[in-house]
Amino acid sequence: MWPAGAPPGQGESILPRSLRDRHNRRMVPARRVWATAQAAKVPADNSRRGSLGGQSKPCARRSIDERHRTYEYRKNHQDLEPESEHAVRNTPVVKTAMVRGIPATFDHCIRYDPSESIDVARARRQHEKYCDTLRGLGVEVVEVAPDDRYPDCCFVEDPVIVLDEIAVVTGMGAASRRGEGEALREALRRCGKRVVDLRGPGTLEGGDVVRVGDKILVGLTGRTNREGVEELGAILGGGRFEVVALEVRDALHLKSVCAYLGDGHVILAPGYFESSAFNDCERIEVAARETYAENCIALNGSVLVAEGFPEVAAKITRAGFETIELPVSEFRKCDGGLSCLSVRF
Ligand code: CIR
Repeated sequence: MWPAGAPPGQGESILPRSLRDRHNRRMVPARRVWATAQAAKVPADNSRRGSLGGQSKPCARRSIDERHRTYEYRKNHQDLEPESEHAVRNTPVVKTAMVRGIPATFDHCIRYDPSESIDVARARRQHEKYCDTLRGLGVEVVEVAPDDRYPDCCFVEDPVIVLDEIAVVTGMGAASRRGEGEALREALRRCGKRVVDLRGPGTLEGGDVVRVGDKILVGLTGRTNREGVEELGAILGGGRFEVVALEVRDALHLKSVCAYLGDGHVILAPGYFESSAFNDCERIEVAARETYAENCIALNGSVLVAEGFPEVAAKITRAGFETIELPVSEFRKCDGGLSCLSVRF
């Protein structure tokens, strides 16, 4: 579904008004933060700051415990906004992440380049670390048991999309993955979500869905087609969400080449889609050799980034976000990234 006759990104702001207004709002003087921090017995030192201040403690070196305390602090002080580019930026608040374990058949998953063998035991260790990191950031991790019939079932982001109280079970473009949504449907119901199905004939995978406020950008890829986007638009129609289709070239999913971090910041690999779609955002562009690491997740005050891509991590840190690097070698071998491993709400 295209917005009012215009292709995405042309002449229209993709940031919702609330976010634009927040961007334009005058910053609260920094001393208010430090005074409030002292009153709350949180050290008014650089531990709330990003690494841009020169004096500050580098964000990337802070322990998860320390970050969790910062998250708890922020949750209790929602009135505080980032005051300058030195302040830690706002990222989406996530309470729950649904994940699915690694099946014994994981090494039979779909992959573009089958040359490197997949180490299932290592994938399990990496997955555990991923879940522990989410817990350390204050997230409740809901684990759904793996199903050996579906080698790709740990990539839960694709068969379901959660938009606030609604969960949409998608019509998977990959035939071998159809059916993965069933176990997730029940788990989402238990989490209190209203579950709706995309009935087809269109296809749509959650890896193609990037949310920016109430705007839902959906990549048109080999997995997601225009009919799928129209069906999603019809399900969400009349509500507050606006669904916008975006042509994606040469990438598995839209999220393989862009991620929204929060605070009006997007990280993207140029050349895969019409990036004027993000004209109103501050853009962090990654070099072609680090495209994989663009698939990161911003939540609860931190950005999770794939280990081994120092330029991407440094760019995110310079933009005022804290980063946590995680090993994901086994998921990369089958074209999966950090975001694919959970559904967050
Ligand atoms: C697949 O090809 O479906 C899986 N091997 C990888 C899925 C990655 N998912 C994602 O990027 N959202």
